[in-house]
Amino acid sequence: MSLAEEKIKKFESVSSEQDAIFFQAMEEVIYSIAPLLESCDIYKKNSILDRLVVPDRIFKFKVTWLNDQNEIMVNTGYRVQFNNALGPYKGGLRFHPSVNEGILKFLGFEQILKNALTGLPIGGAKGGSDFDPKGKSDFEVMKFCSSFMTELHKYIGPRIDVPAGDIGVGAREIGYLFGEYKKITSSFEGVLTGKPFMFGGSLMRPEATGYGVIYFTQTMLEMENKESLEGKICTVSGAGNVAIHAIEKLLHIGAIPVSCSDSRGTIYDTRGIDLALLKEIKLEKRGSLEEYVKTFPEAKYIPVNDYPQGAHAVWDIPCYAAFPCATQNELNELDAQNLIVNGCVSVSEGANMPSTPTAISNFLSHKVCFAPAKAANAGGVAVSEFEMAQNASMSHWTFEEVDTKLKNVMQQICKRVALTAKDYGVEGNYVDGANIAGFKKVADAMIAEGI
Ligand code: NDP
Ligand code: 2IT
Repeated sequence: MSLAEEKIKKFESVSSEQDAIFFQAMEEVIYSIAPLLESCDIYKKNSILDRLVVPDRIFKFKVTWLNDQNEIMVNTGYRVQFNNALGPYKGGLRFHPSVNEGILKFLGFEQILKNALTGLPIGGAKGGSDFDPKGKSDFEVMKFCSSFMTELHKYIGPRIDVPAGDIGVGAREIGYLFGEYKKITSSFEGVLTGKPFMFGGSLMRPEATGYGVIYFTQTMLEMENKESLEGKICTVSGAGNVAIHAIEKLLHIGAIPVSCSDSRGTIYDTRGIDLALLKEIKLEKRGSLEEYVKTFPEAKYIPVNDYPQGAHAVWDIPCYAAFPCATQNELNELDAQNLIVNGCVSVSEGANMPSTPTAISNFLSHKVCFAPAKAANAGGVAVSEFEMAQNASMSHWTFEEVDTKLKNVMQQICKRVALTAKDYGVEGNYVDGANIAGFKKVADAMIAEGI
């Protein structure tokens, strides 16, 4: 049995049912780093892998709040502090009914390696709740956030753990969470990132993840001697923070993003997505994409249930480059085959782990340029770290300054990942490159810090 198989068997035996998704993330990393573990005795001697896959601690707590009918509601809150070898715990909060410990462990684990790849001093964490902000009034969201922070504030701090947004958590939620933290502690400090600009948020944090994915892809295509994105048809899934800003940057550079999707359906607009309308529907009204075709009847709306079982409408649209920006495992083997048959050259993950393992194998074996999430979507957390730096020095950087630094970080990550892949004999495999480069950085710090 190889070392990778031995470790996978060991971790599988102690995994719970909820951990299946965490296991998926872990398995990929173990296979990627197996050659490194075999050749570098020091990682084995220090039991780095066994230590890395166990979170430092997990907080799980009850969140009670009053809805608009004055009924008492009960949700569960979590914070998974995974690893702080490189800096304070850092990672988003997700509010979605599907949230459980397994999902947050997967996200926290990915965050360790992602944050390491940025080259910035941040560790890995994730948190959230099974609370569903959809359909709730602003007042209900505020009451939930206040109650959530009543417990969370005990575990976080600007040098301890700095949460941010993720699915279902944007500037509105971060604002309410920050307000409550301040009320409890009387301390105005950079304990959360993704804050509105007026009380310490960084310019460009809302745009950072989506823009970063495009900057990464531009660099990857250049390094792989492929044609650039200008003038090319691109498909994007999702219609939230990451998807909207990926679409925005694609439009800036002259590409043609023809799709977006939400949990109910997909929009296919061959003329290119109308960004102002998309923002109005999803950011201002928090509505459904179905509304898009009321303004543009020539666009196509494909409801989720109208699509043949097993595949997703958005990945059946012919494109040069694809950008999954909604959620985990939203792009499966069938979808990968559809993309490949239709001539797709590049896939970049804006969401966390949107492609299933078999989809990834298909991309790699067909030589599709594939940018894995932990490298491609690191722009969000990178600008979060810039926000921490601005808060610590009581200063504000301009939009242009942040943009230049973001571009630089994304280019550096891309180059480091590509070079690492080459060094380890898997040239062009950005999955292995990202896993090895991220792992090495964290592992070396863990060894230097002792047990
Ligand atoms: P948002 O909540 O802003 O948007 C999520 C979008 O994905 C919504 O359009 C939502 O649809 C759609 N969606 C969610 N679940 C599903 C599903 N099961 N099927 C189809 N569509 C779905 O979240 P973000 O844009 O912030 O996050 C998207 C992804 O990017 C996540 O994987 C997140 O972890 C990752 N990410 C986010 C970062 C950030 O800075 N925000 C940074 C790095 C990664 P609907 O509108 O109907 O709810
Ligand atoms: O997945 C992610 O990188 C995020 N949700 C952003 C984390 C952060 O701390 O900005």
